[in-house]
Amino acid sequence: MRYAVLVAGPAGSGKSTFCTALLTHLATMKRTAHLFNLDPAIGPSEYHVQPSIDIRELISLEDVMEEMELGPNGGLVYCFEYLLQNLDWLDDEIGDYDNDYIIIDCPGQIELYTHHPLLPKLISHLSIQSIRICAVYLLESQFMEDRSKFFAGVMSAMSAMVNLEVPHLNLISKMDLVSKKSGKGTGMRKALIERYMETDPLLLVDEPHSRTNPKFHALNQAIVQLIEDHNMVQFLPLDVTDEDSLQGILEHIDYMLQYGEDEEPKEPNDMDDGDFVEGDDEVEFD
Ligand SMILES: Nc1nc2c(ncn2[C@@H]2O[C@H](COP(=O)(O)OP(=O)(O)OP(=O)(O)O)[C@@H](O)[C@H]2O)c(=O)[nH]1
Ligand SMILES: [Mg+2]
Repeated sequence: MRYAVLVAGPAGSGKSTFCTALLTHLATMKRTAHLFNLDPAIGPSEYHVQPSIDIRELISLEDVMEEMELGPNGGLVYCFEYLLQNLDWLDDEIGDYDNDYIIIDCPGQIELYTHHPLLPKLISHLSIQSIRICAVYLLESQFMEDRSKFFAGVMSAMSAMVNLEVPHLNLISKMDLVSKKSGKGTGMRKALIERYMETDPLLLVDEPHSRTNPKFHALNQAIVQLIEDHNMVQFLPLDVTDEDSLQGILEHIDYMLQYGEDEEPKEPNDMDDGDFVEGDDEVEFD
């Protein structure tokens, strides 16, 4: 059995950094994993590790933009369509790894996750090749600075979950940037962080409600209702500098993929989001 982790999320959310960190973490545990770069726009020196499979060897965004006279987004769609027409290339590249993880680093264009059929097509092809696949969706911790922005991110995560139709894990990345300093008025209260991790819809009613035009209150309320009704968006905190954080996330991924099918299904350990101090209800970043 082969396993694939599709790492998705908006531009700059830390996907490539997480892929590299997870790869290094798996290596320290003596587990084999391979990086699959699915971003045709990434610069050659953006990874510390060499990808085992690289879409740029099939097609590069730079060439497409030049030859087809397309912009970056049209060019990206062209690259994905080209990949889908050349799945033999992908099958050859994937080879016959066994019991290995393939970590797929995706581009940051959000439309790929929310409505294009390109990734679902790729996913169904990988499934036919008996690759068990799950998605990890990253939002960065800065989104917690602004509740409206955070809920826009929550909606994008939900939309990706529905569009991709594979087991799905949401992460808040760059948790090292959330201030852990103690003292009056600083630090984000642990309880408040937990409300974000649990996507407490009431976060949206109190504060953004008071800032938005009353015309939009019914819309805010409808969004709250939607999130409450589905009750499926939760986040785990990701701090790439913390081995325990990576290990906790890996346990969730292993569980979602039922890694090691002959073994008993494992329950992931309860995750703790670190030692955030009690303080005011303010989000503060270093
Ligand atoms: N402090 C901190 N910075 C991070 C972390 N992860 C990523 N960054 C920084 O955030 C920026 C974007 O990180 P990337 O890993 O390239 O993000 P990405 O999602 O792959 O970006 P695109 O592929 O362009 O969509 C870089 O400057 C990283 O150094 C993190 O955990 N903590
Ligand atoms: Mg990237």
